[in-house]
Amino acid sequence: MEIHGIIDLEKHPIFDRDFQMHCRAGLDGQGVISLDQFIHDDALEQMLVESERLRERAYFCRQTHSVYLTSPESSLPVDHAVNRTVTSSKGCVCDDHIAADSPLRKLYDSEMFRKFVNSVTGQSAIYPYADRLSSINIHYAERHQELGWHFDNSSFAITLMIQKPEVGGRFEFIRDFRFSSDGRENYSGVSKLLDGKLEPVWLKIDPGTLVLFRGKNSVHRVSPNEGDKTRILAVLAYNSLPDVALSESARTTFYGRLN
Ligand SMILES: O=C(O)CCC(=O)C(=O)O
Ligand SMILES: [Fe+2]
Repeated sequence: MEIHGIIDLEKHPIFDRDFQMHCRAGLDGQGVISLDQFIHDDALEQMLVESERLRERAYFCRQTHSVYLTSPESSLPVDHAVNRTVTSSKGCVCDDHIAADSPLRKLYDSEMFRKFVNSVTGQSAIYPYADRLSSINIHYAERHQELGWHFDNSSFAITLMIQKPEVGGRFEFIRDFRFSSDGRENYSGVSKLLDGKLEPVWLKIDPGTLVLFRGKNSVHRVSPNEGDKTRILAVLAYNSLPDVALSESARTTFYGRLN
């Protein structure tokens, strides 16, 4: 399948400079852009068939972690924002299980798509992960599964919804919740959020929608799936430098293996 058969280039002319600049302004201004019906129906159907076939290979795990994804700080009280924990539970299929001719891989490898990502995120280049697991991941969230509140380590994330949950499983966030580069970690805000005292916004994401998100300073989560339909989402991860592997500890935690 050619890239023209995967991306709806009439609706989303990602090769076009004006379209790229429009998306970049959206990402800079809102912290997120969501491109509806980015994937043609036939390609999306293939992605769904592949994801359902691979589900038995998924590594399901449940973890508790802090919003900051850092280790506990023993010098601070257990109820301090850096020490409070949330739960994440999901299944993950790694890159090495995704077929060479999968439309997901064609999309990930596409030069046109990478150039688009570069210009929208303002990077000069992006590279795949050096390890065989981390570049393309498929996430599965079944009933009661969720992704707890967190800030991402990476400066941007790209997701593609493959199957939408019926109830719950919402992508919720609060923009510019901290400014980590100036050390403004907003501990009081994080405590309020975890106490349920803040109202996040949420993004309507239909199957075939591509989302680019800056999650380093915008706190976000996926609320528990409350229906029987599994939430299936692909994460397309790139690096700004070549030959970078995901850390061994992260691979062990999220994939249950190193290679
Ligand atoms: O599943 C999603 O929509 C978001 C995933 C996410 O936040 C992450 O993988 O860090
Ligand atoms: Fe995230």
